[in-house]
Amino acid sequence: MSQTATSSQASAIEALRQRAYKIRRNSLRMGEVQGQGYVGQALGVADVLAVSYFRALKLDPKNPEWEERDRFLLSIGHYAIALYAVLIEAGVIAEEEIEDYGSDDSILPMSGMADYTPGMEITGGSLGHGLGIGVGMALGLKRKESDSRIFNLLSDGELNEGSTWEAVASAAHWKLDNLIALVDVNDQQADDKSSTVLNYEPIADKWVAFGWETYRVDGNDLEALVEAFDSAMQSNSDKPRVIICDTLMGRGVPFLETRDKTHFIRVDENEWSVALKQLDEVYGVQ
Ligand SMILES: Cc1ncc(C[n+]2csc(CCOP(=O)(O)OP(=O)(O)O)c2C)c(N)n1
Ligand SMILES: [Mg+2]
Repeated sequence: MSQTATSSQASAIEALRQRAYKIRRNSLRMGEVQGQGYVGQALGVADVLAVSYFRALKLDPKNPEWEERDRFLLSIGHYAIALYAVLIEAGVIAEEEIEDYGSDDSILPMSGMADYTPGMEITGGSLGHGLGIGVGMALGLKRKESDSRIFNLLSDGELNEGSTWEAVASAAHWKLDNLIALVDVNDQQADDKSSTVLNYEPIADKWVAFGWETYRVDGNDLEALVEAFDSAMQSNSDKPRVIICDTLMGRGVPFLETRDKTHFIRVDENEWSVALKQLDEVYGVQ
């Protein structure tokens, strides 16, 4: 790589790092409003969302229903904070909405619902359905000869759902090269570590066997994510693509990274400001 290419890559990564910081910050602010929430997931998946929204997706923030947009489907409705945080950073949702997060009449309900929130493509609280919806949408777009893509963010807990694997099989059957699945592997679900509840390894081999073009990366490493997203999007293969992202719950806030139970976070009132301060320190913000 030439020196100019290397330095433009470095500035692209730095810009994504700043986006990820803001996504994490928005998430913590929503947690603070309600005093609780699925904040660990949002902190963990922030880098994946930064690369998705600020490198990969085709969207018009002022017109979230633009027909030619790429569709980002959140099957995990409980990750709503994470998606709101990136939609705010992308300018689809106004930042002031944070103050009303989770209250009656807010456009930001605690679980993601398509009817309430601009940019929320599906209602995804019932786990295991996002990828199936994605298959239908990707097939529909192909039949309309659209070049838009479908991204579906799913969780490792959703790998326990039979319906996910039906969707995995049908996407390969229909050669849905316009479908990109992103699996957030944080090794956590409601009751315990995902690997303890129902072992899912070797994950990558399973997607390969089902006929998917498969990538597995450290989902908190922006450079690795950019490389995987770029390859998945530039590939000429007729297969659907999956990027399996190993992430750390609570990433960016040291006292949350080391907590035992992170599926649903409650902290003492004064600890939200500690969390924001720790995040600022990690990012070198004064
Ligand atoms: C079909 C279905 N079964 C169970 C639930 C209850 N539930 C909500 S979140 C969750 C954990 C799912 O795993 P994962 O998304 O990996 O959890 P996280 O990483 O957020 O801790 C469960 C079982 C649900 N929403 N839908
Ligand atoms: Mg999980």
